[in-house]
Amino acid sequence: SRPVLLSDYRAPAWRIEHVELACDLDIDASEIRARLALRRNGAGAAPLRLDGEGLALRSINLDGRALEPGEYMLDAEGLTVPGARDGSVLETVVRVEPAKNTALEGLYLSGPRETGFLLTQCEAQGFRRITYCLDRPDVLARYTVTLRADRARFPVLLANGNPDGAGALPDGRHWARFVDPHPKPSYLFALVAGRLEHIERDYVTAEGRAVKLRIFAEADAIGRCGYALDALERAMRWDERVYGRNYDLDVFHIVATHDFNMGAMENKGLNIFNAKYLLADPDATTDDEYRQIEAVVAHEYFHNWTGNRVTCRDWFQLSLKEGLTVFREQSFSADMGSPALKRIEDVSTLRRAQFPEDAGPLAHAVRPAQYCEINNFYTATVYEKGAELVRMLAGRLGADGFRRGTDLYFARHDGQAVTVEDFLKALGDANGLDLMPYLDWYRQAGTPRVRAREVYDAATRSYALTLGQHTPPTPGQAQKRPLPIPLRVALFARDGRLLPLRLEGEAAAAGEERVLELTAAEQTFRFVDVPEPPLPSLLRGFSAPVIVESDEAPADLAFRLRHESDGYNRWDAGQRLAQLAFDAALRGGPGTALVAWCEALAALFDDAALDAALLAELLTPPSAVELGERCAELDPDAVHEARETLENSLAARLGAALEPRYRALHAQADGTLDAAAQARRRLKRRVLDLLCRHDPARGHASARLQFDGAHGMTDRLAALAALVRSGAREAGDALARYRRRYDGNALALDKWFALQAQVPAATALQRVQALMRDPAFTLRNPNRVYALLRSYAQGNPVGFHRADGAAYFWLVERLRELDAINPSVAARLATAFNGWRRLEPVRRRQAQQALAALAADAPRLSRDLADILERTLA
Ligand code: HT7
Ligand code: ZN
Repeated sequence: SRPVLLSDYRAPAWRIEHVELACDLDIDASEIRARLALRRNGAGAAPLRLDGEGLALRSINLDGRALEPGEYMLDAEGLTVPGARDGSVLETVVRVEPAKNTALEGLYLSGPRETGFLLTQCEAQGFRRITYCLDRPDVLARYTVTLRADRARFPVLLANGNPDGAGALPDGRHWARFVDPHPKPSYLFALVAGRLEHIERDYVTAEGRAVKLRIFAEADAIGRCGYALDALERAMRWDERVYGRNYDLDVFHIVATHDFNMGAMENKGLNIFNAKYLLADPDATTDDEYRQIEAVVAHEYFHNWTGNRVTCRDWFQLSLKEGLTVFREQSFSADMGSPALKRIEDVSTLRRAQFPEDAGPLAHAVRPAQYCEINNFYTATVYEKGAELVRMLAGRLGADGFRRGTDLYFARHDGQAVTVEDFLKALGDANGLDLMPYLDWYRQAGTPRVRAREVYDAATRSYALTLGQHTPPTPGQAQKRPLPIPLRVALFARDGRLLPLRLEGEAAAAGEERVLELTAAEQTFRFVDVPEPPLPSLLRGFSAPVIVESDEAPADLAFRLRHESDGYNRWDAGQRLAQLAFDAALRGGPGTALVAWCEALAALFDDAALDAALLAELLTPPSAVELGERCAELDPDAVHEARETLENSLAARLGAALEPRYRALHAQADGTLDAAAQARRRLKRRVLDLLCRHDPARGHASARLQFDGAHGMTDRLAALAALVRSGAREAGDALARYRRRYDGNALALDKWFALQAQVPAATALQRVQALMRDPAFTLRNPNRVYALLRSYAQGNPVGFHRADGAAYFWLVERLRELDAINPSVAARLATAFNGWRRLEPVRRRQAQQALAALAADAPRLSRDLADILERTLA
């Protein structure tokens, strides 16, 4: 289909001042009455054109008069009403069928017909599946919503804004009205109706507003909402303290559902959450999941200002709200836990998910210039790279300058729909700076490479660091411009001390760490008063989303792995060393780097002062996906074998030290959630994996005992994973027991499916096929599909990339089935083919054939899936 272009953006010809909705809710047929108070926007004469999809129009009135068929035009994408004037009121009545809506956009049913509840998902363009409207983010309207339904079947009725009355109706029906005083775009609309329970808490904002915080969930889940409510309160206080942002309604409602395409949705005053990111209990939730829940609750809450109060002019600006909100969440999570660990986790995610996207056929700018299907742009680039861009800006301005900038952004644009330029301008104006050069970061796709060359001159005691940048071409962008790249650097002396940094021309040294601004294709920075050839520590804290290409020797990397004062860079030095070890193992070459890696880690293993969670990360080599990115022609089996060499060598080197360390950690096991207990569990999981390699008999026995007596899900799942991944005899029995124990617990079963889907074995496809026959599996539930199919296709390179191509053809068939049910889930799953062009020739041919077979059916596929396919094959 024809792409939508950023350059085609035009302000809307019409505005809507007020949307009044009356919804008669029912599972099979809901009736939506909409009353739109219309205004012409500017002097143009364009007829009124409203968006609408899949709606059965029952009646249409303009200014109180029923329209005749010739007075309006209906087509598959909307409704045209030529007679509408400035100040007109248009009333429509449409019918929608929630139970038939398997795409989970618009109004749909979550759960079984008999007991499930109704809810909506409108971002990005779901509101047009509920009623005819101007479904674009730059049309902001005030909403009054009245919900009516059978009281016994739908006792709880919710919509955005403040409650404004409720009451009984004849025939066992009831009503509830909500008024949202804040003008909002249609994508933030939401309603919920069903049998739900809730927990609540009173909250008073820093400005003194009393707010009822409520979380709604089905009866079997309401007992698992307490942790999320605590997290919400922490997020609200943090936003008041750090950004001066207060909440602005009398209620803040959150609803949990198991049927959701994404993680959660920030609808104004009525957030809707995938249960996976809301429900928590000690028996079924891992430490990682507790942290995720806190992060997602905070993310959605933070949207109230970055996204809702100040929203996006158009969908090209998506990262304006998402990148900024991810950055805010990352800062919050860092403050709630360990900043160094959080940085390591976030950079890992970026490298695992965004770097491959930036290097493949689906590469796009953080602010793309065009799209065919906007649902396909909720990507790691828009979210995670977008957050890195905000982080660079925040770093450039410093904490106070960034706060001045965001204060001005909120003050200037409250209630508006704006652009990335508006954001950069506000940050810049508040600080007397021109930040527009950073716009290129938003417009240019691809991950910049930064190359460092160094020359030390003993005679002048000077050290010249020459930095060059280069961004490889990406689809549609052959030429790249140099970007402003802030590189935080330090210089180590050989005794592990940091050297004072003084650049040529400066009067005195300015600290031991500083930011070099690389703005040209190549620049030289000359440090003076450098007493010895230093060891550079570049890109500290991952100060820019780039790849630093360096020829750092294994010994120097090992030195930094042991001595780095920057937690992220210490981890990164270890990852680089592991990469060198991997490269050598892949070529069958000498193991200098491998030995250096193992020796450095063995020394750190005995370092009692080192944080246990950081040690666990240091002991983990890069994932197979990341390592595969290093190969010009990818053979996933060879990558796996080479990575196994790293793992086994490390296990052998740590050898006898593993079991006592495991026992010491296990002896302290408890179910508490404090940071120290979480860190111990994280290290124990890693040590257990290594123990299963070094001494399978003892490792399996320990894992079995841990599984049987686990205090919580973190230990239980870690033990199960160790048994399953190391092929233990006990694995089958443990899996069966887990399956029985958690029968009926959807979130716990998702972990069971995911774990098995990721076992790297030639027989993985048969295993996945068998799991699809499990009675708990269904293609209708996105969480289940992601747990099994995405874990397999994207998290199991050895199992999925079979040389015979069987898994490719199999996945293509599943994509066809899924596309008929839920196009956006099918499209997301299809991105598993992202790296197909870099596969070695045999697999590449198979993948191409499988994709081509699907592409041949493009006219029968959804726009979502066809768009991914077309770009993947281009
Ligand atoms: N802003 C939310 C995006 C979202 C979404 C987008 C497309 C289809 C379904 C969706 N559900 C939620 C999520 C967020 O970033 O907060
Ligand atoms: Zn978001």
